[in-house]
Amino acid sequence: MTFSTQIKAEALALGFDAVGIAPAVIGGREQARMDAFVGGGEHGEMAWMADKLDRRRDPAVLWPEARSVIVCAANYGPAHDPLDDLERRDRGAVAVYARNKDYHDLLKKRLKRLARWIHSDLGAEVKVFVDTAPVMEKPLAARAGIGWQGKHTNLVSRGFGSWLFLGEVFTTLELPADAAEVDHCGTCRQCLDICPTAAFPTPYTLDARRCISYLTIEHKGSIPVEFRVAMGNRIYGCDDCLAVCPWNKFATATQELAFVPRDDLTLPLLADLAELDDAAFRAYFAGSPIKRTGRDRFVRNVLIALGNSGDSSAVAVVERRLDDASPLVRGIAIWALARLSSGALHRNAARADSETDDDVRAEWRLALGDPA
Ligand code: B12
Ligand code: SF4
Ligand code: SF4
Repeated sequence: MTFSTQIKAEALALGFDAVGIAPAVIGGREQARMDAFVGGGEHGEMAWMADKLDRRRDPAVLWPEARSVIVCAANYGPAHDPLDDLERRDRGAVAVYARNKDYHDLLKKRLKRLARWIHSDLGAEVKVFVDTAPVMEKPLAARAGIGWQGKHTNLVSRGFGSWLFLGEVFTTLELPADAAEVDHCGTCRQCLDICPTAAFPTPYTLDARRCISYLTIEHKGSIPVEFRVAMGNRIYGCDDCLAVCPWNKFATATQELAFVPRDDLTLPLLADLAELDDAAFRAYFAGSPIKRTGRDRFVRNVLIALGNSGDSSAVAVVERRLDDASPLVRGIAIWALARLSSGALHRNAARADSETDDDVRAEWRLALGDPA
């Protein structure tokens, strides 16, 4: 058996669903696009993308001795169509990837086992990367033959559709590369057309600042007014462009227990989530990727969804958040209340006079239609 065959067999035995090998190189076109993305500010507040840009765009800067990248992928395919969840307006839609354990933990554990085995049995140097590391994972996965970057920019696989997590072992071994996968999008543009916030300036490019995934997970301040209605009931991430892809007809539901959705993260009641304080938030989301946003940003998202719910029974819940200690939460509660009931908004309008935070005062002015 060659080293490559042994490595792939070991990765599959560890529980990965697909594995491929690429040279430790990123192409000039991909580098140019990364430069344009960061240079044009399309990464928004994700300053960590610009911070290590030289390493991210070039594996030779990240680790000059690296020769090959073993790209490993794990299937997190849902058992149902996530687009159906968008109809349940009194409940929150959580992106499929975040409905159970944080995938970073599981992938990293498996990648480290694979790396230890390569080091001890094949005598090579190794380094493990997943998601948060400064690595361009999708172009590497495409070069390793696992899939291609679709027009929504994510990796699509003929066997698993849109639903693969990616992770890599970089090594000093000079391994024969697999054939890169070719683009199978053809004339299709379903992912581009379904995007609720028109986040794709052109096919294959994304302006993160307009993407609901970015707005609900990465963006720290208040969410720009122009995107609030379009968010609907999406409270953490977004799957629309992934879910609509026709290649999902070949996808299968994940068998990995850590990725099978938790019942309480499958369409949770918005009214319950809006009442979470810091301690309750941390307990509810222990081990989940959702803990990343912290309580205030999460409740901000929930209040926008409540504002979009059309559910007048939520007025009392939203009114309670007008007294929240967080200005971020107070401000968005005003917007949500204005959407649900102008009577309730005006009943509370006197609060605008005693508000000390500038941003919250601006929300009051916006809601009351006062341009001053
Ligand atoms: C930053 C980031 C985000 C940002 C920006 C997303 C983006 N598309 O860049 C935000 C917060 C919006 C985000 C959202 C999501 N993310 Co994210 N994210 C990342 C991260 C950390 C870096 C991605 C990156 O480098 N972006 C910069 C841009 C410039 O790179 P790019 O998308 O590859 O751009 C390429 C194309 O534009 C292409 N290109 C340009 N012009 C042309 C023309 C043609 C013809 C072609 C073919 C190509 C092409 O060239 C560029 C370079 O390859 C990666 C992890 C990692 N370290 O790679 C995860 C990662 C991409 N995310 C992931 C996931 C799951 C998601 C979400 C689905 C989560 C959710 N459900 O909410 C959404 C999907 C949104 C979407 N449509 O992309 C997975 C994707 C797995 C997969 N199968 O592809 C990754 C790989 C994490 C992981 N380890 O599994 N994410
Ligand atoms: S994740 Fe949602 S908002 Fe972001 S690009 Fe895809 S469809 Fe648009
Ligand atoms: S929806 Fe269509 S265009 Fe978008 S990634 Fe899938 S095949 Fe490509």
